[in-house]
Amino acid sequence: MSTAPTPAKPASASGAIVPPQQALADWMRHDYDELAASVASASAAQWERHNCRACLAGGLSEILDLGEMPPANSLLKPEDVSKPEPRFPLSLRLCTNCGMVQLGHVVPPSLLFRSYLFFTSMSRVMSEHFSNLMAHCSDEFVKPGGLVVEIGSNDGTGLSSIRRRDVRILGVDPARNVAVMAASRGVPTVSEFFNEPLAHEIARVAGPAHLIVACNVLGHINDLDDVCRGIQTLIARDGALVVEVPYLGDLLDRAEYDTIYHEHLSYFAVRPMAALLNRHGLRLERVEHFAVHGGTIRCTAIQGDGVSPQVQTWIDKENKANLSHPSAYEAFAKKVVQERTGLRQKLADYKARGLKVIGYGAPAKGTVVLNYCSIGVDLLPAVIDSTPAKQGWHVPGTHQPILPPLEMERQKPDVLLLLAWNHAQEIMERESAFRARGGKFITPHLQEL
Ligand code: JHZ
Ligand code: ZN
Repeated sequence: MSTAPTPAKPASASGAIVPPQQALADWMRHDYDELAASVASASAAQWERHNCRACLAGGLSEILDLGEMPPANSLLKPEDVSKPEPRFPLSLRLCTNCGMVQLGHVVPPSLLFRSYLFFTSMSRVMSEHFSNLMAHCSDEFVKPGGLVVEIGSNDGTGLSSIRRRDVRILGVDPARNVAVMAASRGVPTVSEFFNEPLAHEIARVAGPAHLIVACNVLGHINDLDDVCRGIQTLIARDGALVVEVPYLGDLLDRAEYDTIYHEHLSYFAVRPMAALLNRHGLRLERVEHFAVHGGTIRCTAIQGDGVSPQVQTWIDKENKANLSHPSAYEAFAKKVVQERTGLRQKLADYKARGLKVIGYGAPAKGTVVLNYCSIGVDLLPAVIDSTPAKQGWHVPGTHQPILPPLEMERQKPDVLLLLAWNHAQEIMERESAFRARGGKFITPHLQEL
């Protein structure tokens, strides 16, 4: 039985567990108003960042410009579809000093992360992935009674999988709606941004952490030094840090431009990750590659300096590919433009042939594809998504209504544009009836599945 410390904040203002859908709706309303008000009073220059968030050097080079985009998860209520929407510049820059690829503009985090529409538990494959991570890493690093802290713990999927083990667990996630869900799964969750002061507070209440897990969250954080100082404050002398991030090499190889959006401020290669951790007294020991989310690296670090020989081979490979030089990104930028032309052409062809195409999945990346390629409701009238909290809302910018999977019957598409291509296997299994009657799946990256 876990004996986790009491979270600093209750799951709701009254301390009661609020039904997730209600909590979500409340927070969405709150955020939209806050977003609209703050954007109205700001200019793009206010969001710009000029130095590298991994090594702090100045002089970043632009490698891709995706134009002005609405925040990818700012779904619209039907009554807001005709109102002006906030848009922010979305351009990718490279630090030639350390090889860190990052966004040039920072949308205020409270506008992006206080209410969150991504739920880890929505995917069986991702739930299994995080349960495996927690099981292996807690076996390797945590003694009975030890503390596991997850930064960006979302709806508690990962931590709840080790809840009955002989370890203490604590989640940290600023999104109130997902913290409520985690609490209802028995995962105590501090609903705040993780930073150095919070790390001191956790260490004071609960003692040092033997395992700190941070999956798909470092890329979301502007002040990485603050977070790393927090990790160094909290981690036990013999503790480990396990970080997962989408891998820059995969982004480039497969032109996964749709994973570029305002929430993702950094696109990590191993070299800048190692350098960042080194500056904070952490030594990267192991890098493993997984296929999830279009290609992910799991980085395991311990207290110390330098990197292990295994990690050095990753860095050597990256140096050979010249990832710190803008020329390494030219082919990628060209491919992105070609994909846009190709996808628009393909959808126009289907339309001309009288075939109906709708989207499948309303992930953040779907907003990027639809907006960057200017795919409106004329080419793609709707998208399907199994997340109840997204259904009934509309895609930002391009305004497709988001419908539940049951609507497949009524929509009768001939082709599904798999916006959530990273869940292809799971979605194709779920929609096997569509395929059996001759339906076709295509991806924004012009694959036919
Ligand atoms: P999915 C997320 O990106 C969010 P997103 C986050 N910012 C991050 O860092 C990256 O991942 C790595 C739906 N779906 O996972 C559910 C179905 O409809 O690609 C989701 O809305 N049917 C933290 O937002 C969407 O697809 C299904 O069977 O791009 C998938 O979103 C399945 C499996 C999913 O996240
Ligand atoms: Zn740098």
